[in-house]
Amino acid sequence: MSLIHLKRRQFLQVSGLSAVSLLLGGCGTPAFEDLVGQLSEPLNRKVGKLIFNPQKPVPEFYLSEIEPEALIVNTFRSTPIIEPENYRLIVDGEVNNPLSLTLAEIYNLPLTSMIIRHVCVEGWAAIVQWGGVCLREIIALAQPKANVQYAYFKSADGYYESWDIASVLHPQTLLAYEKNGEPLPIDNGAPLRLAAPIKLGYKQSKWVTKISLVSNLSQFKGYWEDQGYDWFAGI
Ligand SMILES: Nc1nc2c(c(=O)[nH]1)N[C@H]1C(S)=C(S)[C@@H](COP(=O)(O)O)O[C@H]1N2
Ligand SMILES: [Mo]
Repeated sequence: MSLIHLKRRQFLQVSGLSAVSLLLGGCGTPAFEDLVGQLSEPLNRKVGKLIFNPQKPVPEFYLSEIEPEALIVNTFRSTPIIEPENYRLIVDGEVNNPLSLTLAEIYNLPLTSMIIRHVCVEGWAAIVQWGGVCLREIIALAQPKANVQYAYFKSADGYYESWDIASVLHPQTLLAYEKNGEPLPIDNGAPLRLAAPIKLGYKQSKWVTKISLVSNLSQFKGYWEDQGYDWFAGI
């Protein structure tokens, strides 16, 4: 876990402040800026002079550094069958505007691409280019209530994960539908998977079907976490 994550988490714990209000920079669509403007004003005033570091982007790699063969398919059960035309991404929980998005609607949002290292705890890593929509774009559309602290991700294969909201809203956390410039292969999580340079591989759910925004975690935190793996799993 990097120092900056630790500091941010401690800060959020002490201040009790919703991280939604603290995120600046990156993925700056009008929808997102409106949302942050709405939520942040009273809260930011409350923090007064406390200086908060906006989430810094993780340095990326060059196209020439992509390792096309290095990403090992790592699936705990089997690859689920998802009909693209029937697929919906549900965003619910403590939000003002629950969403049920088709793939066409998601592909209409701005496409962001990044070249990052995927790190699996089983001892391998791969430099991969991911293309997709910034998760914060979608979260902004759902208009989370100010006390939201976590997101649950449900996958079509029964996998589940939960993330802290600061990591969810990190500018390099994507819902990816492209890998190395091609449509995302089904084994890698099509139609939509998480991809972010700030979390270990097992946090990066494939075949995401539902995102629930909540203020508290339940006893179930994640498929591997519930078997003893670290929950934050930052890198
Ligand atoms: N739905 C789902 N997501 C998942 C997994 C899984 O089994 N099911 N495995 C995780 C693990 S441990 C890793 S390392 C990465 C692997 O991604 P890849 O199969 O695209 O290489 O997916 C993660 N996301
Ligand atoms: Mo992994």
